Amino acid sequence: MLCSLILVTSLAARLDGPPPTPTVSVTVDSSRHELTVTSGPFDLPNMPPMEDHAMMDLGMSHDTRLQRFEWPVNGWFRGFRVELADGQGRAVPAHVMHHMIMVNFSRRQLLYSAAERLMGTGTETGEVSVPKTIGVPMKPGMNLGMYIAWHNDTGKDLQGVYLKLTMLWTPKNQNPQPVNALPIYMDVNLTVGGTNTFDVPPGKSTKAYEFTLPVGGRLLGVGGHMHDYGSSVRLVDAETGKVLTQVKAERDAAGKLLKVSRKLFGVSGEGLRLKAKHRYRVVGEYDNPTGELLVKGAMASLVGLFAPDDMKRWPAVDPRNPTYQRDLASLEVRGAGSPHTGHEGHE
Ligand SMILES: [Cu+2]
Repeated sequence: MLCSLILVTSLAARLDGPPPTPTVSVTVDSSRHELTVTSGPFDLPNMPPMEDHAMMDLGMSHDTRLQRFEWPVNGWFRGFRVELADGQGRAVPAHVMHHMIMVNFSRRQLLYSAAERLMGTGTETGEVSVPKTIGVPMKPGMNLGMYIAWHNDTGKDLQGVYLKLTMLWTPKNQNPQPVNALPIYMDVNLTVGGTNTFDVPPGKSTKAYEFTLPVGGRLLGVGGHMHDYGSSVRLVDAETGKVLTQVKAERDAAGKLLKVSRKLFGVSGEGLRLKAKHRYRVVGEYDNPTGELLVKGAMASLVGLFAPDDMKRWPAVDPRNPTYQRDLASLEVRGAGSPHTGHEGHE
């Protein structure tokens, strides 16, 4: 109730003047092997601090519309950093960006008939890069799109904010060439184009999703996403029952989520081998001490980098596939009109 009142007030405040129309531009620095993606301007009214992740679901913070651009160079994407500045060029605190998601419409996800999520970053991510021995293969003309969820709790309205995303790449002529490593997303309860939240009963519970891969390869590293009262997300060999890897939640005394561990299997080493046509299961475990059913209160997923044995067997985008179309439709309506954006895909 409180949330929706605040939301209405902050929306009303925005009716004072026409909001600026944000645009996106891309520049290439070929000597440093960096792209700069500049998005803005955004007017960000001050909002109260968010109590927890759930308030996000109530629309406390909302996504911008999808902004599309083309990837301009041949090479491998290998890292990024984000900076924010206001209309006067003054630095804006990094946490004002709650999260940002980059979609690659030119490639499919490995598990789902949905566009690749090339990268995602939240307030806690900062600067990220992988060693030059690996990278995400990219070609000029690949269709990318990004959306941002802002949450300005600085205590004052911010006008004309720009996000400057620097993306690092390894050029095509690097010798030896990097190993192809692509994002892999494994969710215990995803409906593509819909939601991935689920209910959590009191006490211990698990939610699981089983899948096979069209191409084998090596999992090079993995991180996880959970909500409050989450315990772990694990990857299990569904044919033997063996736990292959897991990430664990760090929780406070009341069970609220502090952070989720990550696993690196050695980016230059063998990684964790996954076979094609073999059954795997991703399992999210919760331990809910509240004594109540938490309706749509949970998410559990693993996100990692996967080096396929054969890039030619990576599933192609099928634009006529109804599931793929649902994914596109859900991305197109993001940030349009309703402040409630859904919460899926903010991995
Ligand atoms: Cu979530």
